[in-house]
Amino acid sequence: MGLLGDRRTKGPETIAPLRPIDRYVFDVRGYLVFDQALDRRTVARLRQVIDAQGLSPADETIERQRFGQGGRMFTWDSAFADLIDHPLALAVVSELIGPYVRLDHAYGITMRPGTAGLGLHGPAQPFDASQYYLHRMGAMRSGLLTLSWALCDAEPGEGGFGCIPGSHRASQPLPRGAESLVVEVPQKAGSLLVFTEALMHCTIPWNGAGTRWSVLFKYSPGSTAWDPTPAAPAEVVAGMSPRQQRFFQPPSVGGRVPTFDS
Ligand SMILES: O=C(O)CCC(=O)C(=O)O
Repeated sequence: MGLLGDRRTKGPETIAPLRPIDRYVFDVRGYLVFDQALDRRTVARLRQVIDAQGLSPADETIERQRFGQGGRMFTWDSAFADLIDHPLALAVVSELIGPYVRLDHAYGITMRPGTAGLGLHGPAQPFDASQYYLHRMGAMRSGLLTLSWALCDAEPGEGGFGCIPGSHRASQPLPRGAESLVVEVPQKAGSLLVFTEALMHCTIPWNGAGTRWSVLFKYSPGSTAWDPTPAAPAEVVAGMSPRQQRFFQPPSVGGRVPTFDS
């Protein structure tokens, strides 16, 4: 069986369910990695397009470890917008967020060897109405949900994404010393890491041989916004496919066009 369940994607509007093992892993850990979600050609194309932008080299600061914010990434090449409604992304967000989904914001991460990133962070306590994880009546529901596409290998010991597995279900505040519970999550180029922002997570200092490259798409329920600005300006969204455009509706409950047809 492939990355998706038995009912494989037949056309653009058919959304395959996640496999039971993926549901279980996400429910107990709060994150999930799909290997080989992108083929080598797609990874190479995305990397080439990023290289062609002549970005300032990454340094110690978070500002210089981020790129493509505010929808800029989507102006570079349609390959970035194609990640928004990649079949695996559709399967993940429909299952973990529900029928109404927005793309809240998107950006890339680049890190030079030897640099550190964000410390341990997660939802505001005791309850964060935009970053939460609930399991009700057999359905998993996440607030802000990150899909992080790796465009380089992050081998064990090289750093990158780290988290406290299962912390999305914690009912106690984060205690001092919890850093010792962080585990590194290695990722091969082309893999997709999915995590709920209710999970305590961080960037472990980057010790890879080369520069780190990932692109992160943060989705939220249709009713909420985490970022105060749209994920991309209207003129950029206008150039996308009708299905991609549905992810850019402003936050609301009433008056939404359903994100998915099926
Ligand atoms: O380094 C990572 O993959 C995690 C990044 C992160 O937590 C963030 O950008 O909010």
